[in-house]
Amino acid sequence: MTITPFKRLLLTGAAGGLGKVLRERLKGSAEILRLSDISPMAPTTGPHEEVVECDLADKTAVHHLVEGVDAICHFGGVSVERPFEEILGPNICGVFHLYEAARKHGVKRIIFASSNHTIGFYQQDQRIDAQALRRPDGYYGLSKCYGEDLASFYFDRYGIETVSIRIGSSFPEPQNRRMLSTWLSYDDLTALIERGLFTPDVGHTVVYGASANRDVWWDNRFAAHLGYQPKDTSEVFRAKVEAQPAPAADDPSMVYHGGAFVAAGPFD
Ligand code: NAI
Ligand code: 15L
Repeated sequence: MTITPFKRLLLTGAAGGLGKVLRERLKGSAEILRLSDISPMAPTTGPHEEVVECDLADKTAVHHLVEGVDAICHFGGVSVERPFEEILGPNICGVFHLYEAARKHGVKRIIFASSNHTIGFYQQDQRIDAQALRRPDGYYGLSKCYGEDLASFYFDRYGIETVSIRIGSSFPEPQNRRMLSTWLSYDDLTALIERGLFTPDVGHTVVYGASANRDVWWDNRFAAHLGYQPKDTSEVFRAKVEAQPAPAADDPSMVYHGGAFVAAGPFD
């Protein structure tokens, strides 16, 4: 695949678990990486980086953040299940502010860090593709559904292209039995983001972010044009994970794609 680096690529969520990883790995994708988060980040390491603290819930701040940017990897926001009031500003208003700013500043390509929690209420014996009806497993999953729909609308109305990656579980290693299916290695995540940034004519593409695990629940037939070929597999961690005590067969982590998220809340 031909990679012609962007002039300036914005990464939101740069202080987070994945943001710190991507800060290193996206260097080749842009001449200048603009890193942003509401939390403090490590200072710039040279002229190829810019660091901007910004609350995604602040529309004016997001407008300024996006100025001069060619493409965006949107990884910022609340990343776990929380009460709706905590999700609203960062995830729902935040993604709206980002797309509005992208429209006003002429950004043409966005990678949206969506989540498997858009479809978390499917059961683990069900294999689904990107056209399966969504079954969000909480307010967090609902916010990611909203982000995907916003991406779809901004493509149809304004031609801004997005790849929404329904990330499974992207950590150094799978931490439990469920993650043997949902695990996405950092190398495969990076490859998928690069495919999303540099493949032409993606419109709004929804792709599941999982490595080449033995038992996958997700079928990427509708994202074949991205040419994503995962290289890693959770199999190398199976013995270590299966040495942990097994949860009961009816534990949500053994039943649902979204695992324990399906049982979070209510919060009153
Ligand atoms: P994380 O929680 O470590 O990072 C999220 C970052 O967003 C944090 O640094 C946080 O300070 C920032 N943030 C929160 N509220 C903000 C606000 N109002 N304004 C600006 N920044 C704000 O999460 P992680 O694991 O790095 O995930 C990154 C993205 O990928 C998230 O959007 C998450 O939903 C998504 N994702 C991650 C998965 C994973 O396995 N790591 C799985 C599925 C989705
Ligand atoms: C997510 O969406 C979360 O951001 C991450 O922290 C994990 O919980 C992951 O899903 C998962 O389902 O394992």
